[in-house]
Amino acid sequence: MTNPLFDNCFKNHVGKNTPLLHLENKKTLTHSEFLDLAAQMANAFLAVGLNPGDRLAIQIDKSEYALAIYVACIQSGIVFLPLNPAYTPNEVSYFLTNSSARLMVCESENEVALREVACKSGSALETLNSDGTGTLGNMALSMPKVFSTVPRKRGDLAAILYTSGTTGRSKGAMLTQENLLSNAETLKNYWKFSNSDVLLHALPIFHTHGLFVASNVIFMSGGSMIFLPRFDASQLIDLMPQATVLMGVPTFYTRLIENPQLSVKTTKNMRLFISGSAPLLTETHLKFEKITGHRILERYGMTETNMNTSNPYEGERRAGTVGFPLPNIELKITNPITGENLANGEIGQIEVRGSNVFAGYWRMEDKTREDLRKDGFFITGDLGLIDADGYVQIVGRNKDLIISGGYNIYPKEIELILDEQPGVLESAVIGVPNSDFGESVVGCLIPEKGAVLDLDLIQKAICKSLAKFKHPRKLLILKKLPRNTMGKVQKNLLRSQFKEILS
Ligand code: MCA
Ligand code: AMP
Repeated sequence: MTNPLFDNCFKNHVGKNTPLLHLENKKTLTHSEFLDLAAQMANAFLAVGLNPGDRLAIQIDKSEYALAIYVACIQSGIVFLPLNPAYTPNEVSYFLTNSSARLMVCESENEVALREVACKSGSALETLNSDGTGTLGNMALSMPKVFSTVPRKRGDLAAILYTSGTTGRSKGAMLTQENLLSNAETLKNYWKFSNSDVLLHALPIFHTHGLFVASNVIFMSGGSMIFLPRFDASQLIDLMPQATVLMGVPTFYTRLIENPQLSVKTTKNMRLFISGSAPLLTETHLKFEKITGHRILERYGMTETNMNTSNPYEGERRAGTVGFPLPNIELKITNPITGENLANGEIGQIEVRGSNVFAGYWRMEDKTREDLRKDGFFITGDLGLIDADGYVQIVGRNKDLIISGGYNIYPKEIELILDEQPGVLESAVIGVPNSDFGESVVGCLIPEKGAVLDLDLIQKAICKSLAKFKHPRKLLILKKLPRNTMGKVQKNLLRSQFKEILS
């Protein structure tokens, strides 16, 4: 029996003494050293009583140790469940309870705040910090550097990644070994990754983009990553002469083009710039090319599907499009009401099918049935078209979603909190254009008759419950919400009325 994901991404690199991770403190970890660390972590999981199939939730800062936990989970058959460090204990509580995680791993400084949350959901709690200290880190130190890989089938779960939902409840996307492996293989080949690549890795590793897309192609190709804790435009430009590829969200590129150091010369060693997670403005695409001579390659994906489409490596990378369906992935445009296929050029909902598509939402059979058709097509909730040359264009969303700096924010989650505040009759949360983050959150509040709203108090309530990136940049008090004849709030009208409110 084998473990397909581990065997294809890591087994070949056991004992290999070439660099895998270039870290900020000039430290380098070879493939071999990194796999030793992952094996020690996997042995520590055994020591705390975890079994294959158990969920391990982790909410820690980006570090080589956090990445090693991911690989240790793959090797030991434990289901990896990464969480944004920005989430409040209130948010974490939902994820732990919903997933029935056996173990939660957090930073030592958050141990006290999370102890009660973990206890309530029946999860054990261990700590691990960016420098490797903490209860789990210390335990791993004394563990053997070899671990007997746990066999897995292609359909077995490798990870659960939570994505927010239109109802305000997050959904756990179940990703199998096959989902991750097939996409990593496809992307490595499509984007021509080899063991001489050096990826500038400045994305967080709790989402598909930084975790699977960026890391798995490097693991599989045997290349290396300059592994940075966060994005900093100047630092990235300084490092470009030592790197070959950058993967980023559009905010990376809008910030890079504002930096006077970005030039043909500073990007000379780079062979590829990739963008995704949110729409890249044509203006950004063109400006970047003018400054550097490089055409950004835009691709399109989702937590539930990994990557679906990509602009070509060798052909024309067309601004305003997300390219073609990747090999062995089917993409069609359908009528959102009837589900019938639409002809090229017509706008409809984007549906995808292939071994990249997830196994469903964790413990949400109804939602899974709603979005994942019996024939395997997944209804993405994105609206788009296929043009005459076969390029896919995303023209909007059929779901009420805001994407800020590459992070997804579902308005409903914020509206539920706003509606509970004293004096608030109802609310509507919208995304408005923001030159840095693409979109930013604005909350529209309707007071109850005669009520005077205390906006500071309302902001405080939001801060207590929700991660910072979801906080409204502005709260507006309106007399009433525009509604259509069915009584549905017309957010498009609000978006258009307030489109310049943050500029
Ligand atoms: C930080 N803040 C944000 C965001 N990030 N607010 C809204 N939206 C954000 N994305 C907050 C900070 O807490 C801070 O608050 C203030 O806004 C400004 O922080 P700043 O220093 O400017 O931000 P930053 O730390 O430089 O971060 C911006 C960033 C980061 C680099 C764009 O958000 C980022 O790395 N985003 C990538 C997200 C990602 O990986 N998405 C992929 C999802 P204060 O100043 O008050 O403290 S996967 C996906 O979408 C699919 C699968 C796909 O296709 O890839
Ligand atoms: P997530 O739920 O974080 O996986 O985000 C997935 C969503 O991000 C997709 O459904 C799209 O709406 C959006 N997205 C990802 N890549 C792109 C892109 N290149 N252009 C436009 N939207 C994108």
